[in-house]
Amino acid sequence: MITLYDADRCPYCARVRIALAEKGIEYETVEIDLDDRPAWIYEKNPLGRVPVLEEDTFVLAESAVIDEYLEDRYPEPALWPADPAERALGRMLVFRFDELSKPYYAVRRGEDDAHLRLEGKLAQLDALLQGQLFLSGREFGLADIAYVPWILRARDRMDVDLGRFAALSKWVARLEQRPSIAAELDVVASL
Ligand SMILES: N[C@@H](CCC(=O)N[C@@H](CS)C(=O)NCC(=O)O)C(=O)O
Repeated sequence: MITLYDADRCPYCARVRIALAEKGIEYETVEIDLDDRPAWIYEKNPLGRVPVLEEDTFVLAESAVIDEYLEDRYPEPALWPADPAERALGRMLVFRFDELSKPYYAVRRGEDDAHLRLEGKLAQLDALLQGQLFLSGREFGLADIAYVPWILRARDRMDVDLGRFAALSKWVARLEQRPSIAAELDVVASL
């Protein structure tokens, strides 16, 4: 059995929730209060952060690594495209995720010019999506899953207007059709 040490408000946890849902994997959730974390979470992850995934005696932290593990361990349905170049470009986006998270958290902290920096990154994603349906090319997958939790929270919790980014908005609408993302929208609405 898989256990996910989880927090509703955490977009990194959302990456794992979405991948588990896409693969139809059953799991149980242990909700961690991020404002009052139990001491034992440090035994699962020395950094004390969620998500942490536990499968029998195997314990793993880091959302991007957990999603890669799920992809290797439960290959169907695949969440990386078949084409090696598309996979590599998708992985590069995940590797460079800080380019979105840094301005996103700067907006959350109320830093000057952070909105401009976030909108600059959204414009880059928009430009990429003008030429392809998904972040890793022709197929939905782990690159989309890596980014969409922040895009939903920016739109629904931080009043970031995605309307200026037509291709990005269409990508969000496309993703929202998927039950895994619709479930995450419910989580975001409940925060
Ligand atoms: N690089 C980690 C980041 C996880 C992370 O920052 N989680 C936050 C919640 S969204 C957390 O646990 N924060 C508590 C802390 O940093 O002490 C991942 O991708 O899983």
